[in-house]
Amino acid sequence: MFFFQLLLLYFVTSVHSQYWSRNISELSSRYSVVNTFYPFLSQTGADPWVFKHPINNLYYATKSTGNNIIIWRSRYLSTLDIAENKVIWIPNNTTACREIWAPELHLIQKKWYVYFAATTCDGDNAHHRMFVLENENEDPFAGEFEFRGQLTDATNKWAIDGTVFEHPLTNNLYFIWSGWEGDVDGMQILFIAHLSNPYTVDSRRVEIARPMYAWEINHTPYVNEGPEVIIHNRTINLVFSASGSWTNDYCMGLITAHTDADLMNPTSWIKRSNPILKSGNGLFGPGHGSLTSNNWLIFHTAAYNGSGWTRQIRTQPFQWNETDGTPILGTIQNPNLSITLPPGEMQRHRYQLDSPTSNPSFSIEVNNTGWYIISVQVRSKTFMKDVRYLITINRKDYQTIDVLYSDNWSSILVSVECQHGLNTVAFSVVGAVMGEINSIDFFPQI
Ligand SMILES: *[C@@H]1O[C@H](CO)[C@@H](O)[C@H](O)[C@H]1NC(C)=O
Ligand SMILES: *[C@@H]1O[C@H](CO)[C@@H](O)[C@H](O)[C@H]1NC(C)=O
Ligand SMILES: *[C@@H]1O[C@H](CO)[C@@H](O)[C@H](O)[C@H]1NC(C)=O
Ligand SMILES: *[C@@H]1O[C@H](CO)[C@@H](O)[C@H](O)[C@H]1NC(C)=O
Ligand SMILES: *[C@@H]1O[C@H](CO)[C@@H](O)[C@H](O)[C@H]1NC(C)=O
Ligand SMILES: *[C@@H]1O[C@H](CO)[C@@H](O)[C@H](O)[C@H]1NC(C)=O
Ligand SMILES: *[C@@H]1O[C@H](CO)[C@@H](O)[C@H](O)[C@H]1NC(C)=O
Ligand SMILES: *[C@@H]1O[C@H](CO)[C@@H](O)[C@H](O)[C@H]1NC(C)=O
Ligand SMILES: CC(=O)N[C@H]1CO[C@H](CO)[C@@H](O)[C@@H]1O
Repeated sequence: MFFFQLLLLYFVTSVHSQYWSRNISELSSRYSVVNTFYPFLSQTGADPWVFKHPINNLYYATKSTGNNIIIWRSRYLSTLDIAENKVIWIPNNTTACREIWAPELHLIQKKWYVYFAATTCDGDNAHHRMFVLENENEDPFAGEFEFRGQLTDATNKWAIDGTVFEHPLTNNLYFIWSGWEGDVDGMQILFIAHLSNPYTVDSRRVEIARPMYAWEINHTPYVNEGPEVIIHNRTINLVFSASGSWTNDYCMGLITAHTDADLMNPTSWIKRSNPILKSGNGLFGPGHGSLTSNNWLIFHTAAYNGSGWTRQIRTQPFQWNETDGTPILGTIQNPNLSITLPPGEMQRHRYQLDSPTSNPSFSIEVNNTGWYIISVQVRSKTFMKDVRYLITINRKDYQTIDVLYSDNWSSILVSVECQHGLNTVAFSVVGAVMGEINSIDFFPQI
């Protein structure tokens, strides 16, 4: 036993000799109390969906993971990435087998539904169709999600990115998705159909919109996709994404209809001639946005200039135009600047380094032994290479984190247990790819 402890001690000290021999004055212990955060949610994933529960106020979220469906729930939007989560479905049907895309979790008439796209076991994109899961439990983390099968109109054509909404005046349910007119790719059109219940279409499909403006048809195939509905006053807002999702030009557009209009009549839906969110501030290809009832937009961007389908998840607040009931998304926030946290979130202690540092350490005083969250503002310094960091707490190995390459600073949340008194939290690069850290935010995990 003693031998193994010695061996372990030898191993730990040799790994860290580089760090521990450094000038201890680099230990940072100055912090400021802030109520801001860097508006970044996750290093991985795409097609985020976030729903704020109107009664318990928790955020419920999901995103494309590819081969299963996971849901998250969190008291705070900013900490969703390390919140409680659960795999709620693993494919076991040959028609809904692979390439599981853009799941959404909806609460409809007191039951939970997940809508998602999937293709057959051969992985052929042409076989993507929409499917539904149902959970009757009022808590989606309890109970089972049952497979309710495919959701389609009589044409049974290619379909992805389906979303559902209940009309605020008539209580009719509608399904909107991105589909092909025929059986070959070339153009993704937004269609609507009426539902008789959350997993049954009882109308024909009607085209709402197709790519037509220059910013929608600058790459082939032409794309309108990622529809999401948010209703404000008398306006049904259909926020969608256009242009190639694999390009820097991916962006978000808006289509509106009045609540008194016949939603199955295509002329009721008017597309705005300009995008409502596009590349900016060194970030590219914003799309597939989800808008919450407390006015936060959650969306993905390319991880770096030209990264294609390598994407990150971000958030920022939006406003309402009270004259016409449409959302104002503004411009993409500068990723270098922190923004005010959503109301009610924990304030943080921000340890800001004088300049970005490869292997910083922080002396953190806590009054109560317990669990805390560290949000690390970090980046890889080598193009297209990911950097691995080892975190030690009081010289003990704690955890490694992998920071995916991106053009700008990103954030990673780490959950740590700290003791009453001073805690030395040190970050050191593992391997040949260099990274650097600009700041850390520290706050209790509750
Ligand atoms: C430690 O760092 C400080 C500030 O960077 C510097 O002034 C000092 O000379 C360093 N001491 C040693 C022993 O390297
Ligand atoms: C798929 O899995 C669910 C439970 O996750 C089960 O109820 C169902 O019978 C399975 N279906 C098939 C075809 O195996
Ligand atoms: C798989 O899903 C299809 C489409 O909903 C359905 O017709 C079929 O019965 C399902 N197969 C199994 C084994 O559950
Ligand atoms: C629109 O609805 C919001 C609440 O959703 C309300 O505060 C606002 O006064 C309404 N505006 C108009 C012009 O009716
Ligand atoms: C972010 O900061 C970096 C390093 O200071 C700078 O190169 C970059 O231009 C900044 N990005 C934006 C969008 O201001
Ligand atoms: C993005 O990359 C393209 C192609 O490499 C380059 O022409 C362009 O200047 C880059 N844009 C920015 C803002 O760095
Ligand atoms: C709000 O909507 C009105 C009516 O469509 C429009 O004239 C005005 O420019 C909009 N304001 C903003 C800030 O977008
Ligand atoms: C610890 O408690 C003292 C006394 O209440 C307070 O002044 C100090 O800010 C606290 N420190 C931290 C890190 O919260
Ligand atoms: C810190 C950093 O790497 N910033 C980059 C953010 O992205 C823009 C656009 O790609 C780059 O020009 C910056 O250097």
